Amino acid sequence: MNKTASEYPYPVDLSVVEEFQHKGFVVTDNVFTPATLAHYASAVDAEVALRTADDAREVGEKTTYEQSFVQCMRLWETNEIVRDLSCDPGLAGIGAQLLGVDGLHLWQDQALYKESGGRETDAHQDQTFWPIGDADLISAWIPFDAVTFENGAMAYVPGSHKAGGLKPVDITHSTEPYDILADPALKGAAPEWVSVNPGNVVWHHGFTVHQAAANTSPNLRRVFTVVFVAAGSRRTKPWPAFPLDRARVPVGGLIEGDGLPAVWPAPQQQPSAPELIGVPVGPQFELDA
Ligand SMILES: O=C(O)CCC(=O)C(=O)O
Repeated sequence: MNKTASEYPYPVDLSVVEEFQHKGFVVTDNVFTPATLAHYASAVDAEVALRTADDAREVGEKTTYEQSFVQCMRLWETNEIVRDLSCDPGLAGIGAQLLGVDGLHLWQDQALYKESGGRETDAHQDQTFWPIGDADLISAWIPFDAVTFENGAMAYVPGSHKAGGLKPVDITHSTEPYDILADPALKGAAPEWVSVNPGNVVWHHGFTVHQAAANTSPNLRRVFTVVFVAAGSRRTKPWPAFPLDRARVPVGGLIEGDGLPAVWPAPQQQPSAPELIGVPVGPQFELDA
């Protein structure tokens, strides 16, 4: 049953919901106060520093994929302050309102820190990375600093979520990435660049085509993302997907279990971390990678 606006910690105006449903992305303002954001940012900074402590490489020495960002995933599983952020009912409640669904599970969280001199993030859709078909999926992109084109803003192709799943883009560059912006389904629509101030959150649908600019500024671009999937969604394919394989979700099974906690409606208790923790840095596709 849908909640009434007064039950959401952060009620979203109908016009914002409509904009999200029309364009496949939207900004929600003032989701975090400066003090709350600083509290979470220092926890994410500390966790990223811990996980990357042994890596002294300059950005130019890294792989093409690593030059797009330092990627540390599932920080909620190893840091209790980050858990408060990734499982925040205010945030999850916004995701549920935008998608128009009754319940959400946490799919993943991650720090995406684009270093000074870091390259662009290739245009892609998130959802085609995972064997979850057309499950309702939404991503919260949470900058800890002001983000503009110069330091790695995101751009989104308006309405592209309505195209559904297009050919997957190999943003890791282990194969030549598909030029999704030239896909006929997008009819030449241009991506829209979105500058965003800290405290605000940019949301995008799992099928929205998006990219990020290179970081030509002297500073690190610090962003944290949280991805939610609608309750009741199911695995559609057997191919490897770390969170599904860890939770032993079979094809046809519900996306839930260890590491995939229900976060909206707000649970009585904070979800607990899964038993098996993944790799500290980089994407993880396979269980035993
Ligand atoms: O922040 C970036 O550079 C890319 C982010 C992204 O692709 C995402 O959040 O899905």
